[in-house]
Amino acid sequence: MTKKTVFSGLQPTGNVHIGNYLGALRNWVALQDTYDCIYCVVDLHAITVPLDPAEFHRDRLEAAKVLMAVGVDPEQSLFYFQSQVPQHTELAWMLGTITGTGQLNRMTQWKDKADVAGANLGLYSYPVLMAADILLFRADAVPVGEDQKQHLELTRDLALRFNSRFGEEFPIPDPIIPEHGARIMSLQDPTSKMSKSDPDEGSRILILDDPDTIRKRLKRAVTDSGRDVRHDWEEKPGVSNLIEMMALFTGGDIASIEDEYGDAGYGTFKDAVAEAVIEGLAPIRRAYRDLDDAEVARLMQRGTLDARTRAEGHQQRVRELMGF
Ligand code: AQP
Repeated sequence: MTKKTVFSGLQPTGNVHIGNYLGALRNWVALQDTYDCIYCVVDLHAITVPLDPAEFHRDRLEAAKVLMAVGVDPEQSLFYFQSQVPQHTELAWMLGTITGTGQLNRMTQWKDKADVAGANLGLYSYPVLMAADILLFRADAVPVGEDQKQHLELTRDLALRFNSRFGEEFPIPDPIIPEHGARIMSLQDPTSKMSKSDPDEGSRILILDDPDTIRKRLKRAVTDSGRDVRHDWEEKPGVSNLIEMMALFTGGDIASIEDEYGDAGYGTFKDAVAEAVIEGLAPIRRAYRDLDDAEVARLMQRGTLDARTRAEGHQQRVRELMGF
């Protein structure tokens, strides 16, 4: 039986945080044994907000390195930079012609980010490029955090629309969203998600943060009124966020964490969460230290060549179906 195809991407905007890891990247790694996985540093998405070219250049390689440290294995998965495979943008243009502007206007990420970063066409059409990323490789499934659910819906709509207008070509991809960890919240405002672009560094823990920084960030994490450590998103979003983090990093379950720390007080609990996060991230920090920049760049170049060949085969069928 042929393996199902999985596709996902990470933007190289620096600051890869534990929300990215727990919501998506952990799944990327786990899926490699079972699926035909295609993972991509989606650098074209990253230029939809203002950038410094030198910094961007560094962040691209850095993102590839972090992903390899997390466990994306270029021997097992197809792994490359989106911008190096021009079929992504060609398909995005084609899909753009069957995308209604009404649907793009309703994208919550567009509505949120257009205010902060200044509106531009790239930011507006970003979900179409994302749909093209996924459909280009005929992905069956896409591991993502919850914030990407709406974009996945658009991808599915576009696949259906294309298939009905031009002929059955695209599988309808399913999101793979974890039950816990799909929406890790900001440490400073547990009602909004942890985010790379939050100007407050104290709001997130980065995958490569050193132990002291992690302890400091968690000590200052906003908790809720009362003192009991209880999982309740309505009444205790701050504590619930920390409980989920601990459960995911230790592999423990939420009820036993509540049993163990219920009466321990927030201070003691936060210290324990910090140690769990530090321990969970330690292998990634070690793997990162052992990676060599030149070798990472070489592996990405090799991935690019394979990705281009594979993408071209698929894209030629789309051109023919559309009458080119
Ligand atoms: N807080 C989060 N909890 C769980 N999953 C998350 N993801 C992002 N934030 C959380 C998931 O991480 C994957 C890669 O994200 P991305 O590089 O595409 O960036 P993003 O979704 O725009 O979110 P970021 O990283 O926080 O950046 P900004 O600041 O731009 O919003 C995706 O699968 C995403 O769902």
